[in-house]
Amino acid sequence: MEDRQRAILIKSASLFPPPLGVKFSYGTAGFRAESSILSSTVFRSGILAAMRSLKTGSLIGLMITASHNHVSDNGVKIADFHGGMMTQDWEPFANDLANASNSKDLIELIADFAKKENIPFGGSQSGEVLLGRDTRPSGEALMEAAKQGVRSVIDVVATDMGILTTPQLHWMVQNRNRGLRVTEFDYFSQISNSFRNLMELIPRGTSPEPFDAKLLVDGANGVGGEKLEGLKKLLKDLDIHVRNTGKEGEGNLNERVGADYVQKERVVPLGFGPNDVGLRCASLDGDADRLVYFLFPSEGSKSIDLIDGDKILSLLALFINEQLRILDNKEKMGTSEYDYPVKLGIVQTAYANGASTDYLKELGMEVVFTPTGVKYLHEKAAEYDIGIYFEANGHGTILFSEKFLKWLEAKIQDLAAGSEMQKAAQRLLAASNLINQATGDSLSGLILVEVVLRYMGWSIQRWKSLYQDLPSRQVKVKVVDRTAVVTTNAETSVLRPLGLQEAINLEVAKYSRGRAFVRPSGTEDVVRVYAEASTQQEVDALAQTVAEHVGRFLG
Ligand code: 16G
Ligand code: MG
Repeated sequence: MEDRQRAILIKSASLFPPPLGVKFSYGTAGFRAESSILSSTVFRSGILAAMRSLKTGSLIGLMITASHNHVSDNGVKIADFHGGMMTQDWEPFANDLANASNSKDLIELIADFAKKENIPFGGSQSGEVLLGRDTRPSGEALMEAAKQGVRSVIDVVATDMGILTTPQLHWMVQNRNRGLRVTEFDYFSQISNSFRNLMELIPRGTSPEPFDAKLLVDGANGVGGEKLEGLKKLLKDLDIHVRNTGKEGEGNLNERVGADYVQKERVVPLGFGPNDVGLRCASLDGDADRLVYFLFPSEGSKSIDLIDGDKILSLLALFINEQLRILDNKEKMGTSEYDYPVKLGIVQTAYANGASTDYLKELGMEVVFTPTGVKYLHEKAAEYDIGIYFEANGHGTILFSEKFLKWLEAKIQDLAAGSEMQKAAQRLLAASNLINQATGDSLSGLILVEVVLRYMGWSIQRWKSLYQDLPSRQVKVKVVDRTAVVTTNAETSVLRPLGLQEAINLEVAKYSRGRAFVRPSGTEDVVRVYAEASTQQEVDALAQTVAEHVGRFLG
């Protein structure tokens, strides 16, 4: 590293001293902490993003958000050149950077890593980092810290995109690196144009009942509601009413609102009431990368009927499968040239309700499991021609491979104009343009769900009855050291502490359709317990005893 670069880094790093005695970890979704202690970490993440840009010769993204967490928290994560999560190979370096206790150690770390990775500091290569933040008040100052980090690397520019949803930033990085225009208007236009294409491809007169266009959306008082207000102006045919938009007097970010609250607590979010009984409702999280639907079943009821990520996954899988079935009609095709063995894969985590997995498998779909966290599911889904992934908590999308999309475009040209097969191919292409290809996105996911419900002619009640969820329960156990729990097989069994898995097995065996697993959280200092059984009473008891075992083994 040349002297000029070293001097700039030393000077700027001295403005962002790290807090004493705090250990940061680039967890499931980047660094997260109370916002007042984050400026050094965000500054250093700016340096990291700039280095990644020099290394890859591409645009890199940096997002400042703490998603569904409390408004006083914040966080930072990096979007890699492809628009997905930062390569896991760089996570140890991210941790070292965040935890370097003084500027001198920091500079040495940077110099060593740059040498090892051949990062051309001050060379001919230039770089760029695209930055976004959610609506948290602390975001503004942290954005400045991030920009200073980026700019302290010579020849790397920082482009501030202002307030964005996390998926918008990922989308922008992906598409800019493909040479496309990526303003917010481009993002909205892509969604609304493909929405219109899909609407035009809905067969007329097939729906058994008139479709209720009204949709109520809980924006978690975060960035998603505000963006949806903008997007909906371009979407005729949908009657979207956004609540909890975060405007003055509407309430606080994520406080008794939002997808995480609705999915975990199964109660009506603030802003919804008896007048909404029977209506189709959806909920986004604080940075708009999670989506769940819900239904307020009756006036007296406190709880809601939840339509979680598993059911969104099932609906989308049915739709995709149906288009593939139409396309795969060999008799009509009359030629083997079209027999492209499309590989459709469904990716879930251990949190997927067992009833959803059974349902998808009964339809003949290939279902695979990964550990919790978008980065794992996304990577797995990308192995298929069409990979559909969703976590029960509402993170997910559908990925279409380049190869499959090329094939699809060629088929659309070849197939008879207006034929059913051509329409099926066009629907798949439009769906690939609609739903975010960089990461799970509640806004594009919501619009796709809406159009698929219309295609099916389904009410939310019909959708809900696709299968009956098994009763489940989640509890968390506070422990001294969550890393003492080591799991395997996509988090379904515990390797360490020794004996804990055997204890869980004995409990599970007492119940019909019993299932339970424990895993260390990637975002909080807790061990999480998940259980399923055939009745709520049984599952509550199962979750409770498993939690007690965790406490005993880790106590
Ligand atoms: C983060 C992850 C999410 C995961 C959750 C688990 C992303 C974008 N988000 O929100 O995928 O389900 O963490 O949290 O990756 P936990 O480890 O605390 O249970
Ligand atoms: Mg989120």
